[in-house]
Amino acid sequence: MGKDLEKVSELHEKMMPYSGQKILIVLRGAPDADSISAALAHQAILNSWGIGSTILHVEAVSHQENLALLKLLGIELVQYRPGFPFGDYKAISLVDSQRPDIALAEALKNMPVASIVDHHDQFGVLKADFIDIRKNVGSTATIYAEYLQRLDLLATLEEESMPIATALMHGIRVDTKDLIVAQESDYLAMAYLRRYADVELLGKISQQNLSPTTMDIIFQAYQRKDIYGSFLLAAAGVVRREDRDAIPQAADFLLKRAGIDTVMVYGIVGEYIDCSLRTNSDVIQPEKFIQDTFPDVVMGEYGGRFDQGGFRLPLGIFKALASGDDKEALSMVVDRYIKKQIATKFGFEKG
Ligand SMILES: [Mn+2]
Repeated sequence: MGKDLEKVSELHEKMMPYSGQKILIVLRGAPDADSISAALAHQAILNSWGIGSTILHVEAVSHQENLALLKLLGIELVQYRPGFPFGDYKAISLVDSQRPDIALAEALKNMPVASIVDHHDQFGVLKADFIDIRKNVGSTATIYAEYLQRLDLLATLEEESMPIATALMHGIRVDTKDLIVAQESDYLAMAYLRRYADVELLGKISQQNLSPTTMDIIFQAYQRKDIYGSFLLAAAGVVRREDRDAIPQAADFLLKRAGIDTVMVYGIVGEYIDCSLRTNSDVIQPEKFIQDTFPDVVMGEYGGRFDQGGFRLPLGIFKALASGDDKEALSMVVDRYIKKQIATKFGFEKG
């Protein structure tokens, strides 16, 4: 506990120079429950110290639970569009990641990093005024719940505390697989947040129906599956950006099939092949599996999120092979490549 108190004092000390200024809180990838809730907590903490902020993301919010989280709790995020006024901000803060999206790399390259708070493995050398990367927590929301508790901030925020506490509980729940893989720190955070949260709303957020499109994508993936022993590979086809969260949901669903311990679902989303890997296997280590099977993956850029089993392959090289932008042709080239890599990996390659 002593160390955590030090951490929040250090955060205060390092943020004070930004007092009266604005910080841009940057989310990476499609905003998820953990990153959204951590950003919200970070914003409230900054606000209490007289620092303004905006929460910015690039990818669309897509998962029905996250859409409900924003709507039911009245959370405002800003999606990046060209012309965004980066000049209004003194620095950036990163929550639940250690680097911003590539799409923002150029715009942010001279912007100081005020803080990085994350629970993934540290990736390379990081430069920031404040860094708190922990492995003994199940989510970034857990770390922020601790900060809030040390600062006793929720008690002073009145009605503003409900959305923050509810969102953080949701973030912890999602990142710890409904607390199954939660650690002591996560339970302690939940216990603290419970006092301020609206569990009826929390229930609503986590019981969202699947959109028809998401259900169609899951169905399509199921129809286009190949089974290699206990490994199931499924193609979701071309998926719109706003539907991309159907890919991990298809993977979660297909993993329920008896006799299957590992699932990979992939789909073409914009300029990438988005892949989700889910495993209950004792022997498959997702990160190593991905490295071995797809040695061409840009490990550095997408290396940070393997605990969630998501990774991306750049589509560029396949476009050349498919000679153009014809989606059907592109889809076929991608299918052939992925099937070949997987078959080779499992020794099913027919020569
Ligand atoms: Mn997380």
